[in-house]
Amino acid sequence: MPHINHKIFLLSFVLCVASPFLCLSQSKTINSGWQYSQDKTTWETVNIPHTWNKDDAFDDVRGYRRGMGYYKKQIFVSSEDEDQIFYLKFNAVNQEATVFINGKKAINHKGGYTAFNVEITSLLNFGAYNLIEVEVDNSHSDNIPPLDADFTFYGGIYRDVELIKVRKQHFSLKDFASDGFYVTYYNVSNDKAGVKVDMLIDNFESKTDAHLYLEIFDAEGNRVREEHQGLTLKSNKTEAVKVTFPEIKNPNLWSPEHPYLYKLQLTLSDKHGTILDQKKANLGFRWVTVDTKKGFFLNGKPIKLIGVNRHQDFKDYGNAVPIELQKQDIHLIKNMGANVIRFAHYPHARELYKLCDELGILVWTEIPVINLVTDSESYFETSLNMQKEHIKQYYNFPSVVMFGYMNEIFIRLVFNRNLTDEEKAELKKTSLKLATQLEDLTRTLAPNHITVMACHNAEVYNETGIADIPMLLGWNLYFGWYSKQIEDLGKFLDEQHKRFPNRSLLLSEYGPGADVRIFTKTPKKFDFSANYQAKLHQSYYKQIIDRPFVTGMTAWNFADFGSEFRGDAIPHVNQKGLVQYDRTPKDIYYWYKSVLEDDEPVVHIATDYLKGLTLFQNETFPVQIYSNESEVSVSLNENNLGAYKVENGSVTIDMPFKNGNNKIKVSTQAISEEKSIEVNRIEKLDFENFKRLGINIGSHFNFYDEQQNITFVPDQAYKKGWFGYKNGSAYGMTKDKNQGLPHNIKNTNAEPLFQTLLEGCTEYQLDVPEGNYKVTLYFVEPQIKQTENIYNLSEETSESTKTQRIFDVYINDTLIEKQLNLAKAYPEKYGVTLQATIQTKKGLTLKLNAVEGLPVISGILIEKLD
Ligand code: GCB
Repeated sequence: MPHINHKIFLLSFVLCVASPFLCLSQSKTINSGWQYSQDKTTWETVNIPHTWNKDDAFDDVRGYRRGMGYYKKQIFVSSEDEDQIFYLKFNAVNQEATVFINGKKAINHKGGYTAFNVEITSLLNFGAYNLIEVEVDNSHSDNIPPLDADFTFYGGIYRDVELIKVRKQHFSLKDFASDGFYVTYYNVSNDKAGVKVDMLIDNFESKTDAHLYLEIFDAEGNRVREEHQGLTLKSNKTEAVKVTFPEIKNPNLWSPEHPYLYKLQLTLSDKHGTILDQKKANLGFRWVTVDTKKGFFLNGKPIKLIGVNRHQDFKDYGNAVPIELQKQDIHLIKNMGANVIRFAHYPHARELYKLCDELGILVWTEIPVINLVTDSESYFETSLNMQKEHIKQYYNFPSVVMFGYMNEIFIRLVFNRNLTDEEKAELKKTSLKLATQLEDLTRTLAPNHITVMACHNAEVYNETGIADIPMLLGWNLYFGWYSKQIEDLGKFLDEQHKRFPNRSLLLSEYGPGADVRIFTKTPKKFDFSANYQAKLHQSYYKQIIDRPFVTGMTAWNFADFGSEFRGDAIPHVNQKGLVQYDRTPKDIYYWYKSVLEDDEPVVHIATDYLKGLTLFQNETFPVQIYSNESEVSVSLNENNLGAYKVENGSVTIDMPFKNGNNKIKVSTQAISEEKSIEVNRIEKLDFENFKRLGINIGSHFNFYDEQQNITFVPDQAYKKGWFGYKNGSAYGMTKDKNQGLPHNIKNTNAEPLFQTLLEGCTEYQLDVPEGNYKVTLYFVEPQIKQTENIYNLSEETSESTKTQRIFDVYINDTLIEKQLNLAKAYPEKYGVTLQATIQTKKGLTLKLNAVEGLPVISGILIEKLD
């Protein structure tokens, strides 16, 4: 190979740096001003990122549009660029895209979460406008993963589109939309670290000589290594070139506490030294291992992985989220003290992985082979191709240490009652076959990474042996939510460890749904209260910390996310987030910070969401205080309540709040926090202190309704002088499930008020004094048609619509509604309110007189008029 004279080379290098646009390849985003249509007749102007499902996946109509979307845009290509090579890069299009340039098909790509490139030079008209058209399809395809999952499959071009212009010799753009080079570390230790770089170089001309210059800089910008290599590029071929740097002595290692990054720069020049192409990458020297007994090791030291899973969508944006907004997630996750992210259940935007390199967060990344597989050549091919794209596009990020490829692959098999035994046996075989192929592919393409897979709590993973395939096995465990009790987590893990001592385990998902509008003194499984969320996470953390063999835990989920079919307290949203859908932290976020943050003192008083807290007689309310200090001093309204020991990041104090504004102050040696909280303390039901009372009938929790600006208090059996039901039982509630109706209620956003209800209550009494009252009653017909929600594993599946339910509604003998038949008079699951003004001498008695079936009621709001 010819070796270029260094002096000439350096001279032209300087010239090129002075006028970089003449010599370097150029990539520009072309996101602005696309025309979009869903039927090719009416068009609107949109910008990328774009999805057509950001609204319809959240409305009261079941389902969201899964079908075609058409995009088009004109781009001008200069005649001066006729000697350049042009590519289009789509960073993600969900889920199938066909691209046309000037009417000619350029490429078809399957899979909604990885990037693809297409070379378009020969299709372009130079010195003219060129039409790009993209046909996008997000309808279900049996041959494209994911087939089925608990998140919304928003359709559209939702990551950047780039127009790339390169010289005839450049780092390859043909290798699965990768950077055209792959960084592999060798012999990394405290003493030394080696790097080798495998490059692919495309030549679009006849045989020519070229030159490669590779440099490594430390974080201070000092060049610590450089390599030159002369090349002869064969005519119209892709050349594979490998450069191995001699080891760097005493390297600065990369870790979450010390995310030290070196920089690699690759420069391709022609034989005169003119730069043809240039690439950069972060280098982070680290090595990871897993030990079946001692857990995860980074750079030879044990590290408990504690972090989160993340979905990419965001309130009001669907999956079309501006990248700066997405980057804030990574900062929030780092600030919480997490050291790991599982980018679930598909590859996320590459910019975020780069940020993980920079901030120091270890990464598990995966492809969306979820819930079940299709036994077809095409499905296998798409899955394997997706994993190739995934690994090649994300290989160079030093933060990425785990590559995954399957999530809960047997969940459909376990919960689909229609499958025959033969079909089940086939499905097991096919899943196993695909897992083996994906594992082999991953190990071949990423031999220094850890392979991972996540399973749900079912014996079939052990029985089939699929659980033994990856290097690290993730269990998604929802004890205390979908099944069993919170404490069963540890028992399960111990048992698995005993039975399968050669496996390394990670708790890859866990967490309950939680809504900041719901709070209670008596948190219960499946009540969506913030208090139950705290209870579960706090216990899980302890159970994992106590077990060194468990490599770590990633909470499900960092943020609430869209899942159209769900009927959580906010319908269409999976509410297991540590932060809300708009990323406002829930209290539990601060609890994690208090156990994970070592560097600075943390105190958080968890009262932000206790809006409209109403307490009766001498009731107190438990308030949690989170801190990473061992002791906190607490005062309420300037009265010292004493010093409290903080255990597991938290202490709970029963606060004797007074009526009106209360001030809580918490201090430690290092830090203090003050919060004020408004409380309605009601000594007797005399309406002197307040003018309104809302009751969440059929429920044990408080629910803050933003629209009415009132908190509906928990229900109770009637007590003289107070209020309550005389008879009836909470609909659909069991010991294990405290959300009566796991469904979207139409015509309202106050789902938790409607979702919990009393059935068979014929009399409800409120001992209010003489006055004129506006009374609002809340109803919903609960016996709705069954919808399938495989994630709501404890859900009753035998609801029928057979029973007629007709009742007359009276308040103090005034007829409010005759023959109320909710099923007949209103659409399915419709939130109904009835209102009346009642003058009373003493008390309000609500009567629901059954004509047929059992009456139901969800809530009551009384407002004193005069
Ligand atoms: C799981 C799935 C995840 C769901 C989660 C849930 O096990 O892996 O995709 O969203 O459970 O919330 O039920």
